[in-house]
Amino acid sequence: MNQGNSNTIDISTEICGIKFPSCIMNASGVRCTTLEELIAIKNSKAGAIVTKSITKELIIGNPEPRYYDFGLGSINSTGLANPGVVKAKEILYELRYKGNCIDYSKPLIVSLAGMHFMDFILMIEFLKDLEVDMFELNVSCPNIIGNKRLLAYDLLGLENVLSSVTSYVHELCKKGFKAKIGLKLPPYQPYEIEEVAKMIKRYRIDFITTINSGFGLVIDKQKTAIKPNKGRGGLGGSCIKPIALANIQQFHELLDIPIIGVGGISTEEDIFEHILCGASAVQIGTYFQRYGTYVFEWLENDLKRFMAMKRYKSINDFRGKLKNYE
Ligand code: RRO
Repeated sequence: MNQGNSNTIDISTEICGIKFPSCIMNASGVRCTTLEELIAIKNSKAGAIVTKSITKELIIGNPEPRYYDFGLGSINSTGLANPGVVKAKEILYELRYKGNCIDYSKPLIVSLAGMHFMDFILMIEFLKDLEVDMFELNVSCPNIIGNKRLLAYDLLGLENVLSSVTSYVHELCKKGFKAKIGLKLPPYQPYEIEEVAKMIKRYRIDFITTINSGFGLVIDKQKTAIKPNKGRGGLGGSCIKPIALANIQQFHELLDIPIIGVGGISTEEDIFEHILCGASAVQIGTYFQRYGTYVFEWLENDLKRFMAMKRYKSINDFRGKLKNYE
């Protein structure tokens, strides 16, 4: 078979009018907290820089070991470890501005985590002069100690966040604020997707990222896999890909906003499947933690070769076209 020429393949994407040089980026969570880690992403082939979720105060996180790779996937209970918004702003300032020269080479997506709508508003207010391209509101961290209900599973709490954050951001936009606002969602059941999609439509949410890790337990008979919460934590990697695809597909049917797909990507075919289901871009977590920033180059080259073979020139040639695919 003629394999086509992968040099002419375009894997760039556009989300909410923002251009991404590649549709492949890191997922919030691993290797994206410190300045060094973020610079490594900036200097890699990743299509964007996504930060670890930031909270109002510093959080040291859960006891180690708190991340474990079991081949079919990973389990973590990091516990939202991050330096807090004040230190995070210093780091992002360093990352964003070199001297007085602004680096626009790839979009910056800042993940924010909170338990209350005011947490999000205070952090956006504090970070608003940084020219962040997108804020990804993480309402789905599975590792909150004390088994509190996640905002994403508490429809009243979620609606409070959506209504207050979007009306606050709407006011900011009148004064020149340009950042887009998205939600990082957990794995849902079909009826929950319908309810959440209806709610999202009522507010000015620009994009969604789905899915965050699922909840699970991994047993290693030789050693402790992860220490917190008796070994229970967030599952990522290949084992959750079918759950991610179902969530992406159903949200794509119900919403007109862009979707960033996450969950179980370690090959070009995984990326292809996420995009077929409707994703406009994809994020890599477990595989990025396993091999570092090389994964963005490997996946880019493999995706381009794959698309050339299938005679696709851009990801829009197959995005959301699962129905037509044989
Ligand atoms: O830090 C974590 O434990 C964590 C977070 Br905030 C998240 O959103 N997803 C996850 O699997 N772990």
